[in-house]
Amino acid sequence: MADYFVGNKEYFPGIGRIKYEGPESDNPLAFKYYDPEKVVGGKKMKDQLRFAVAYWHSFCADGADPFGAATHPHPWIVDAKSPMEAAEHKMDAAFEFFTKLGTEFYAFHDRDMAPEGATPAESEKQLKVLVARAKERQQATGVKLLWGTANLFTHPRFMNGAATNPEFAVVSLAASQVKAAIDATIELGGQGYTFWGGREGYMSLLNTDLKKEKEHLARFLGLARDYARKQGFKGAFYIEPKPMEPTKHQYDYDVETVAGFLRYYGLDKDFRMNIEANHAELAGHDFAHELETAAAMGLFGSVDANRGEPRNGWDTDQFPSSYYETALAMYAVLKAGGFTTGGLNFDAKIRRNSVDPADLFEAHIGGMDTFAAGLVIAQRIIDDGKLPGFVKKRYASFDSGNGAKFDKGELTFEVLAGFGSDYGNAGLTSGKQEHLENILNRYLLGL
Ligand code: XUL
Ligand code: CO
Repeated sequence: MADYFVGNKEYFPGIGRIKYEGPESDNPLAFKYYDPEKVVGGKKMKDQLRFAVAYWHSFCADGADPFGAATHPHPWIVDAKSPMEAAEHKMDAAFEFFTKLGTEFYAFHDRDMAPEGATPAESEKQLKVLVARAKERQQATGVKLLWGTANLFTHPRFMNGAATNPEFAVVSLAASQVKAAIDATIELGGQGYTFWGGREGYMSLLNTDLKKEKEHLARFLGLARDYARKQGFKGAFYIEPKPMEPTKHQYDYDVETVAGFLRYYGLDKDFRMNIEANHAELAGHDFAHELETAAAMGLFGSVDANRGEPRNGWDTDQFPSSYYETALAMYAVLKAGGFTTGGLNFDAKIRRNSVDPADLFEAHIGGMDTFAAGLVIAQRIIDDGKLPGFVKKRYASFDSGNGAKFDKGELTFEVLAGFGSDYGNAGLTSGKQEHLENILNRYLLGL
Protein backbone atom coordinates (compact mmCIF):
# COMPACT_ATOMS: atom_id res chain seq x y z
CA MET A 1 0.00 0.00 0.00
CA ALA A 2 1.22 3.47 -0.88
CA ASP A 3 2.18 5.78 1.92
CA TYR A 4 -1.01 7.67 1.25
CA PHE A 5 -4.14 7.35 -0.85
CA VAL A 6 -4.66 9.25 -4.10
CA GLY A 7 -7.81 8.80 -6.20
CA ASN A 8 -8.10 9.78 -9.85
CA LYS A 9 -6.70 13.17 -9.03
CA GLU A 10 -4.39 14.42 -6.28
CA TYR A 11 -6.16 17.21 -4.39
CA PHE A 12 -3.28 18.24 -2.15
CA PRO A 13 -0.31 18.11 -4.56
CA GLY A 14 3.07 18.96 -3.15
CA ILE A 15 2.11 17.70 0.31
CA GLY A 16 3.19 14.16 1.24
CA ARG A 17 2.88 12.04 4.35
CA ILE A 18 3.17 14.21 7.47
CA LYS A 19 5.97 12.88 9.66
CA TYR A 20 7.15 13.39 13.21
CA GLU A 21 10.28 15.54 13.23
CA GLY A 22 10.41 16.60 16.89
CA PRO A 23 10.21 19.93 18.73
CA GLU A 24 13.32 21.34 17.06
CA SER A 25 11.88 21.03 13.55
CA ASP A 26 11.11 24.20 11.68
CA ASN A 27 9.00 22.40 9.09
CA PRO A 28 5.39 23.63 9.31
CA LEU A 29 4.24 20.38 7.70
CA ALA A 30 5.73 18.08 10.34
CA PHE A 31 4.65 16.99 13.81
CA LYS A 32 6.65 18.48 16.66
CA TYR A 33 5.11 16.51 19.56
CA TYR A 34 2.80 13.93 18.02
CA ASP A 35 4.93 10.84 17.60
CA PRO A 36 2.27 8.15 16.86
CA GLU A 37 4.36 5.15 17.95
CA LYS A 38 5.80 6.70 21.12
CA VAL A 39 4.48 5.06 24.28
CA VAL A 40 2.94 7.37 26.88
CA GLY A 41 1.13 5.97 29.89
CA GLY A 42 1.48 2.38 28.67
CA LYS A 43 -0.04 2.97 25.22
CA LYS A 44 1.09 4.36 21.90
CA MET A 45 0.24 8.02 21.44
CA LYS A 46 -1.99 7.20 18.50
CA ASP A 47 -4.01 4.80 20.68
CA GLN A 48 -4.27 7.25 23.57
CA LEU A 49 -5.40 10.07 21.32
CA ARG A 50 -7.43 8.32 18.60
CA PHE A 51 -7.61 11.37 16.33
CA ALA A 52 -10.50 11.78 13.91
CA VAL A 53 -11.03 14.29 11.11
CA ALA A 54 -14.51 15.84 10.80
CA TYR A 55 -15.81 15.41 7.25
CA TRP A 56 -18.13 18.42 7.52
CA HIS A 57 -15.64 21.11 8.47
CA SER A 58 -12.72 19.90 6.40
CA PHE A 59 -14.40 18.94 3.13
CA CYS A 60 -17.87 20.56 3.11
CA ALA A 61 -17.60 23.93 4.88
CA ASP A 62 -16.57 26.53 2.32
CA GLY A 63 -15.82 29.60 4.42
CA ALA A 64 -19.25 31.18 3.94
CA ASP A 65 -20.60 32.99 6.99
CA PRO A 66 -23.80 35.01 7.62
CA PHE A 67 -22.01 38.07 6.21
CA GLY A 68 -20.17 36.75 3.22
CA ALA A 69 -19.84 34.18 0.47
CA ALA A 70 -17.60 31.11 0.25
CA THR A 71 -13.87 31.67 0.31
CA HIS A 72 -12.77 28.03 0.01
CA PRO A 73 -13.58 26.93 -3.53
CA HIS A 74 -12.91 23.24 -2.98
CA PRO A 75 -11.29 21.72 -6.09
CA TRP A 76 -13.22 18.47 -5.53
CA ILE A 77 -16.48 20.35 -6.09
CA VAL A 78 -15.37 22.79 -8.78
CA ASP A 79 -14.59 20.14 -11.40
CA ALA A 80 -17.65 17.88 -10.78
CA LYS A 81 -20.53 17.52 -13.24
CA SER A 82 -23.21 16.50 -10.71
CA PRO A 83 -23.74 16.54 -6.93
CA MET A 84 -23.03 12.77 -6.82
CA GLU A 85 -19.79 13.22 -8.74
CA ALA A 86 -18.83 16.06 -6.40
CA ALA A 87 -19.48 13.74 -3.45
CA GLU A 88 -17.21 11.06 -5.00
CA HIS A 89 -14.42 13.55 -5.57
CA LYS A 90 -14.87 14.90 -2.06
CA MET A 91 -14.47 11.38 -0.68
CA ASP A 92 -11.23 10.92 -2.61
CA ALA A 93 -9.96 14.23 -1.26
CA ALA A 94 -10.98 13.18 2.26
CA PHE A 95 -9.15 9.84 2.15
CA GLU A 96 -6.12 11.50 0.59
CA PHE A 97 -6.14 13.97 3.48
CA PHE A 98 -6.66 11.33 6.22
CA THR A 99 -3.81 9.20 4.94
CA LYS A 100 -1.40 12.06 4.34
CA LEU A 101 -2.08 13.35 7.84
CA GLY A 102 -1.97 9.86 9.35
CA THR A 103 -5.24 10.09 11.30
CA GLU A 104 -6.78 6.70 11.90
CA PHE A 105 -10.40 7.86 12.19
CA TYR A 106 -13.00 10.17 10.71
CA ALA A 107 -16.54 11.22 11.61
CA PHE A 108 -19.37 12.26 9.29
CA HIS A 109 -23.00 13.31 8.96
CA ASP A 110 -25.09 11.57 6.30
CA ARG A 111 -25.38 14.80 4.31
CA ASP A 112 -21.63 15.44 4.41
CA MET A 113 -21.01 12.26 2.49
CA ALA A 114 -24.01 12.16 0.13
CA PRO A 115 -26.20 14.93 -1.26
CA GLU A 116 -29.85 15.24 -0.29
CA GLY A 117 -32.13 13.75 -2.97
CA ALA A 118 -35.54 14.96 -4.16
CA THR A 119 -37.25 12.46 -1.82
CA PRO A 120 -36.21 10.66 1.40
CA ALA A 121 -35.94 7.44 -0.63
CA GLU A 122 -33.61 9.06 -3.14
CA SER A 123 -31.49 10.53 -0.32
CA GLU A 124 -31.14 7.09 1.22
CA LYS A 125 -30.22 5.53 -2.12
CA GLN A 126 -27.53 8.14 -2.72
CA LEU A 127 -26.15 7.62 0.77
CA LYS A 128 -25.91 3.86 0.15
CA VAL A 129 -23.90 4.44 -3.04
CA LEU A 130 -21.42 6.68 -1.24
CA VAL A 131 -21.25 4.39 1.81
CA ALA A 132 -20.25 1.48 -0.44
CA ARG A 133 -17.48 3.66 -1.85
CA ALA A 134 -16.39 4.76 1.64
CA LYS A 135 -16.21 1.11 2.68
CA GLU A 136 -13.84 0.40 -0.21
CA ARG A 137 -11.72 3.41 0.71
CA GLN A 138 -11.61 2.32 4.37
CA GLN A 139 -10.50 -1.17 3.36
CA ALA A 140 -7.84 0.20 1.03
CA THR A 141 -6.38 2.62 3.58
CA GLY A 142 -7.10 1.16 7.04
CA VAL A 143 -8.87 4.38 8.04
CA LYS A 144 -11.82 3.72 10.39
CA LEU A 145 -15.07 5.41 11.29
CA LEU A 146 -15.11 6.87 14.81
CA TRP A 147 -18.79 7.76 14.61
CA GLY A 148 -21.56 8.57 12.23
CA THR A 149 -24.53 10.88 12.65
CA ALA A 150 -27.48 12.41 10.82
CA ASN A 151 -27.75 16.07 9.91
CA LEU A 152 -31.16 17.03 11.32
CA PHE A 153 -30.64 20.78 11.23
CA THR A 154 -29.76 22.05 7.72
CA HIS A 155 -32.90 21.20 5.73
CA PRO A 156 -35.70 23.81 6.12
CA ARG A 157 -38.07 21.06 7.27
CA PHE A 158 -36.15 20.98 10.56
CA MET A 159 -36.58 24.68 11.31
CA ASN A 160 -38.87 23.79 14.27
CA GLY A 161 -36.74 20.87 15.40
CA ALA A 162 -36.43 17.21 14.43
CA ALA A 163 -37.40 14.73 17.19
CA THR A 164 -38.91 17.69 19.10
CA ASN A 165 -40.78 19.11 16.11
CA PRO A 166 -44.41 20.01 16.87
CA GLU A 167 -45.46 18.14 13.67
CA PHE A 168 -45.49 14.35 13.72
CA ALA A 169 -44.65 14.24 9.98
CA VAL A 170 -41.29 15.88 10.64
CA VAL A 171 -40.54 13.56 13.57
CA SER A 172 -41.15 10.67 11.20
CA LEU A 173 -38.94 12.18 8.48
CA ALA A 174 -36.20 12.66 11.07
CA ALA A 175 -36.54 8.99 12.03
CA SER A 176 -36.20 7.87 8.41
CA GLN A 177 -32.99 9.88 8.16
CA VAL A 178 -31.56 8.56 11.45
CA LYS A 179 -32.45 4.99 10.46
CA ALA A 180 -30.47 5.38 7.21
CA ALA A 181 -27.57 7.03 9.07
CA ILE A 182 -27.49 4.18 11.61
CA ASP A 183 -27.49 1.65 8.74
CA ALA A 184 -24.59 3.57 7.15
CA THR A 185 -22.67 3.64 10.43
CA ILE A 186 -23.10 -0.11 10.90
CA GLU A 187 -22.06 -0.81 7.30
CA LEU A 188 -18.88 1.22 7.83
CA GLY A 189 -18.04 -0.46 11.15
CA GLY A 190 -18.53 2.79 13.08
CA GLN A 191 -17.43 2.60 16.70
CA GLY A 192 -20.08 5.08 17.77
CA TYR A 193 -23.21 6.91 16.74
CA THR A 194 -23.68 10.52 17.85
CA PHE A 195 -26.80 12.53 18.53
CA TRP A 196 -26.17 16.23 18.55
CA GLY A 197 -29.55 17.91 19.08
CA GLY A 198 -29.10 20.46 16.30
CA ARG A 199 -32.45 22.19 16.66
CA GLU A 200 -33.79 20.19 19.61
CA GLY A 201 -34.62 23.17 21.77
CA TYR A 202 -36.75 26.27 21.48
CA MET A 203 -36.64 29.86 20.32
CA SER A 204 -39.61 30.95 22.48
CA LEU A 205 -41.54 29.34 25.34
CA LEU A 206 -44.64 31.14 24.07
CA ASN A 207 -45.02 28.59 21.26
CA THR A 208 -43.45 25.56 22.98
CA ASP A 209 -44.77 22.61 24.99
CA LEU A 210 -41.44 21.92 26.71
CA LYS A 211 -42.59 18.78 28.54
CA LYS A 212 -43.94 17.18 25.36
CA GLU A 213 -40.81 18.04 23.37
CA LYS A 214 -38.51 16.49 25.96
CA GLU A 215 -40.68 13.36 26.11
CA HIS A 216 -40.54 13.12 22.32
CA LEU A 217 -36.77 13.50 22.33
CA ALA A 218 -36.43 10.71 24.90
CA ARG A 219 -38.81 8.44 23.00
CA PHE A 220 -36.98 9.08 19.74
CA LEU A 221 -33.60 8.28 21.29
CA GLY A 222 -34.91 5.09 22.87
CA LEU A 223 -36.44 3.90 19.60
CA ALA A 224 -33.29 4.72 17.62
CA ARG A 225 -31.19 2.79 20.15
CA ASP A 226 -33.52 -0.22 19.94
CA TYR A 227 -33.38 -0.17 16.14
CA ALA A 228 -29.59 0.04 16.07
CA ARG A 229 -29.15 -2.79 18.58
CA LYS A 230 -31.64 -4.93 16.63
CA GLN A 231 -29.49 -4.39 13.55
CA GLY A 232 -26.46 -5.61 15.50
CA PHE A 233 -24.82 -2.28 16.29
CA LYS A 234 -22.33 -2.89 19.11
CA GLY A 235 -20.83 0.60 19.28
CA ALA A 236 -21.48 3.47 21.67
CA PHE A 237 -24.32 6.00 21.52
CA TYR A 238 -23.24 9.52 22.31
CA ILE A 239 -25.18 12.62 23.16
CA GLU A 240 -23.30 15.83 22.45
CA PRO A 241 -24.30 18.58 24.89
CA LYS A 242 -24.55 22.17 23.71
CA PRO A 243 -26.39 24.93 25.55
CA MET A 244 -27.52 27.14 22.66
CA GLU A 245 -27.05 27.90 18.96
CA PRO A 246 -28.87 27.47 16.68
CA THR A 247 -31.78 27.56 19.15
CA LYS A 248 -31.90 29.94 22.11
CA HIS A 249 -32.00 26.99 24.50
CA GLN A 250 -31.00 23.44 23.58
CA TYR A 251 -32.39 20.62 25.72
CA ASP A 252 -28.92 18.98 25.81
CA TYR A 253 -27.56 22.04 27.63
CA ASP A 254 -24.48 20.54 29.31
CA VAL A 255 -23.28 17.23 30.76
CA GLU A 256 -25.16 17.61 34.04
CA THR A 257 -28.41 18.51 32.26
CA VAL A 258 -28.09 15.60 29.84
CA ALA A 259 -27.27 13.22 32.70
CA GLY A 260 -30.45 14.28 34.50
CA PHE A 261 -32.45 13.89 31.28
CA LEU A 262 -31.03 10.42 30.58
CA ARG A 263 -31.73 9.24 34.10
CA TYR A 264 -35.25 10.72 34.19
CA TYR A 265 -36.17 8.87 31.00
CA GLY A 266 -34.26 5.68 31.82
CA LEU A 267 -31.69 6.05 29.03
CA ASP A 268 -28.54 6.36 31.15
CA LYS A 269 -27.44 2.76 30.57
CA ASP A 270 -27.02 3.20 26.81
CA PHE A 271 -25.91 6.76 26.14
CA ARG A 272 -22.64 8.44 26.97
CA MET A 273 -21.29 11.92 26.32
CA ASN A 274 -19.47 13.34 23.35
CA ILE A 275 -17.97 16.44 24.94
CA GLU A 276 -17.00 19.43 22.85
CA ALA A 277 -14.61 22.06 24.22
CA ASN A 278 -16.38 24.99 22.57
CA HIS A 279 -19.79 23.80 23.79
CA ALA A 280 -18.43 23.60 27.34
CA GLU A 281 -17.30 27.19 27.01
CA LEU A 282 -20.73 28.31 25.76
CA ALA A 283 -22.28 26.62 28.82
CA GLY A 284 -19.94 28.61 31.06
CA HIS A 285 -17.78 25.62 31.95
CA ASP A 286 -14.16 24.63 31.54
CA PHE A 287 -13.62 21.81 29.04
CA ALA A 288 -12.12 19.71 31.87
CA HIS A 289 -15.17 20.39 34.03
CA GLU A 290 -17.44 18.75 31.47
CA LEU A 291 -15.05 15.79 31.08
CA GLU A 292 -14.75 15.24 34.83
CA THR A 293 -18.49 15.64 35.36
CA ALA A 294 -19.19 12.96 32.75
CA ALA A 295 -16.50 10.66 34.13
CA ALA A 296 -17.83 11.04 37.69
CA MET A 297 -21.14 9.55 36.51
CA GLY A 298 -19.62 6.86 34.27
CA LEU A 299 -20.89 8.74 31.21
CA PHE A 300 -17.63 9.73 29.54
CA GLY A 301 -17.44 8.66 25.91
CA SER A 302 -15.76 10.79 23.27
CA VAL A 303 -14.50 14.31 22.56
CA ASP A 304 -15.06 16.94 19.90
CA ALA A 305 -11.69 18.63 20.00
CA ASN A 306 -11.74 22.34 19.27
CA ARG A 307 -11.72 25.62 21.15
CA GLY A 308 -13.92 28.67 21.42
CA GLU A 309 -13.10 32.31 21.54
CA PRO A 310 -13.75 33.37 25.14
CA ARG A 311 -14.96 36.81 24.12
CA ASN A 312 -17.45 35.50 21.55
CA GLY A 313 -20.79 33.99 22.48
CA TRP A 314 -20.95 31.53 19.62
CA ASP A 315 -19.37 28.32 18.41
CA THR A 316 -16.20 29.46 16.64
CA ASP A 317 -14.94 25.86 16.28
CA GLN A 318 -11.28 26.82 16.19
CA PHE A 319 -8.48 24.29 16.24
CA PRO A 320 -7.08 23.59 19.73
CA SER A 321 -3.94 25.55 20.49
CA SER A 322 -3.69 25.80 24.28
CA TYR A 323 -1.47 23.29 26.08
CA TYR A 324 -3.00 24.41 29.34
CA GLU A 325 -6.45 23.36 28.18
CA THR A 326 -5.38 20.11 26.48
CA ALA A 327 -3.20 19.10 29.45
CA LEU A 328 -6.12 19.43 31.85
CA ALA A 329 -8.43 17.74 29.35
CA MET A 330 -6.07 14.79 28.86
CA TYR A 331 -5.55 14.56 32.63
CA ALA A 332 -9.34 14.18 32.93
CA VAL A 333 -9.40 11.62 30.09
CA LEU A 334 -6.56 9.55 31.61
CA LYS A 335 -8.19 9.65 35.05
CA ALA A 336 -11.39 8.40 33.39
CA GLY A 337 -9.40 5.39 32.10
CA GLY A 338 -8.68 6.75 28.61
CA PHE A 339 -10.66 6.34 25.41
CA THR A 340 -12.34 3.03 24.57
CA THR A 341 -14.75 3.52 21.67
CA GLY A 342 -14.25 7.29 21.64
CA GLY A 343 -11.48 9.56 20.45
CA LEU A 344 -10.50 13.14 19.67
CA ASN A 345 -12.56 14.32 16.74
CA PHE A 346 -11.49 17.66 15.30
CA ASP A 347 -14.85 19.37 15.13
CA ALA A 348 -12.92 22.45 14.07
CA LYS A 349 -12.65 24.61 10.99
CA ILE A 350 -9.96 26.74 9.49
CA ARG A 351 -10.71 30.46 9.47
CA ARG A 352 -12.53 31.99 6.52
CA ASN A 353 -9.37 33.75 5.39
CA SER A 354 -7.18 30.63 5.63
CA VAL A 355 -7.30 29.92 1.93
CA ASP A 356 -4.07 28.02 1.21
CA PRO A 357 -4.41 24.22 0.76
CA ALA A 358 -1.66 23.79 3.37
CA ASP A 359 -3.77 25.65 5.97
CA LEU A 360 -6.02 22.61 6.49
CA PHE A 361 -2.92 20.48 7.18
CA GLU A 362 -1.28 22.99 9.48
CA ALA A 363 -4.52 23.40 11.43
CA HIS A 364 -4.73 19.65 12.08
CA ILE A 365 -1.00 19.29 12.73
CA GLY A 366 -1.25 22.06 15.33
CA GLY A 367 -4.31 20.48 16.93
CA MET A 368 -2.66 17.05 17.06
CA ASP A 369 0.57 18.46 18.46
CA THR A 370 -1.38 20.42 21.07
CA PHE A 371 -3.16 17.28 22.25
CA ALA A 372 0.01 15.17 22.10
CA ALA A 373 1.78 17.71 24.31
CA GLY A 374 -1.30 17.78 26.54
CA LEU A 375 -1.09 14.00 26.88
CA VAL A 376 2.59 14.12 27.81
CA ILE A 377 1.95 16.82 30.42
CA ALA A 378 -1.05 14.91 31.81
CA GLN A 379 1.08 11.77 32.16
CA ARG A 380 3.74 13.89 33.87
CA ILE A 381 1.13 15.04 36.41
CA ILE A 382 0.20 11.42 37.08
CA ASP A 383 3.77 10.05 37.20
CA ASP A 384 5.10 12.78 39.46
CA GLY A 385 2.14 12.21 41.74
CA LYS A 386 2.20 15.57 43.53
CA LEU A 387 -1.22 16.74 42.33
CA PRO A 388 -3.11 13.45 42.67
CA GLY A 389 -1.27 12.85 45.96
CA PHE A 390 -2.42 16.21 47.27
CA VAL A 391 -6.02 15.47 46.36
CA LYS A 392 -5.85 12.05 47.98
CA LYS A 393 -4.47 13.53 51.18
CA ARG A 394 -7.11 16.27 51.14
CA TYR A 395 -9.82 13.63 51.57
CA ALA A 396 -7.83 11.30 53.83
CA SER A 397 -10.22 11.82 56.76
CA PHE A 398 -12.70 9.66 54.85
CA ASP A 399 -10.24 6.76 54.50
CA SER A 400 -10.73 5.41 58.03
CA GLY A 401 -12.69 5.83 61.24
CA ASN A 402 -15.95 7.74 61.24
CA GLY A 403 -15.18 9.36 57.87
CA ALA A 404 -15.03 5.92 56.25
CA LYS A 405 -18.26 4.96 58.00
CA PHE A 406 -19.90 8.09 56.57
CA ASP A 407 -18.69 7.18 53.08
CA LYS A 408 -20.13 3.69 53.43
CA GLY A 409 -23.49 5.05 54.55
CA GLU A 410 -23.11 3.64 58.06
CA LEU A 411 -23.88 6.81 60.01
CA THR A 412 -27.28 8.27 60.73
CA PHE A 413 -27.62 12.02 60.48
CA GLU A 414 -27.93 12.29 64.27
CA VAL A 415 -24.67 10.38 64.79
CA LEU A 416 -22.93 12.48 62.13
CA ALA A 417 -24.17 15.64 63.78
CA GLY A 418 -23.10 14.34 67.19
CA PHE A 419 -19.41 14.26 66.19
CA GLY A 420 -19.60 17.93 65.30
CA SER A 421 -19.08 19.11 68.87
CA ASP A 422 -15.64 17.35 68.93
CA TYR A 423 -14.37 19.24 65.89
CA GLY A 424 -14.72 22.85 66.91
CA ASN A 425 -11.59 24.15 65.14
CA ALA A 426 -11.72 22.02 61.97
CA GLY A 427 -11.79 23.37 58.42
CA LEU A 428 -8.86 25.79 58.29
CA THR A 429 -6.68 23.59 56.07
CA SER A 430 -5.18 25.33 53.04
CA GLY A 431 -6.52 24.32 49.60
CA LYS A 432 -3.03 25.28 48.23
CA GLN A 433 -4.45 26.35 44.86
CA GLU A 434 -1.60 28.72 43.98
CA HIS A 435 0.99 26.14 45.05
CA LEU A 436 -0.63 23.57 42.75
CA GLU A 437 -0.95 26.03 39.85
CA ASN A 438 2.77 26.74 40.15
CA ILE A 439 3.54 23.01 40.00
CA LEU A 440 1.31 22.64 36.93
CA ASN A 441 3.13 25.47 35.19
CA ARG A 442 6.44 23.70 35.73
CA TYR A 443 5.03 20.54 34.10
CA LEU A 444 3.83 22.66 31.20
CA LEU A 445 7.40 23.86 30.70
CA GLY A 446 8.68 20.30 30.86
CA LEU A 447 10.34 20.72 34.27
C1 XUL B 1 -22.38 21.60 16.20
C2 XUL B 1 -21.60 20.37 16.36
C3 XUL B 1 -21.89 19.27 15.41
C4 XUL B 1 -21.85 17.91 16.01
C5 XUL B 1 -22.27 16.81 15.07
O1 XUL B 1 -22.07 22.58 17.12
O2 XUL B 1 -20.75 20.28 17.22
O3 XUL B 1 -20.99 19.37 14.36
O4 XUL B 1 -20.57 17.61 16.45
O5 XUL B 1 -23.55 16.97 14.59
CO1 CO C 1 -19.42 18.81 17.74
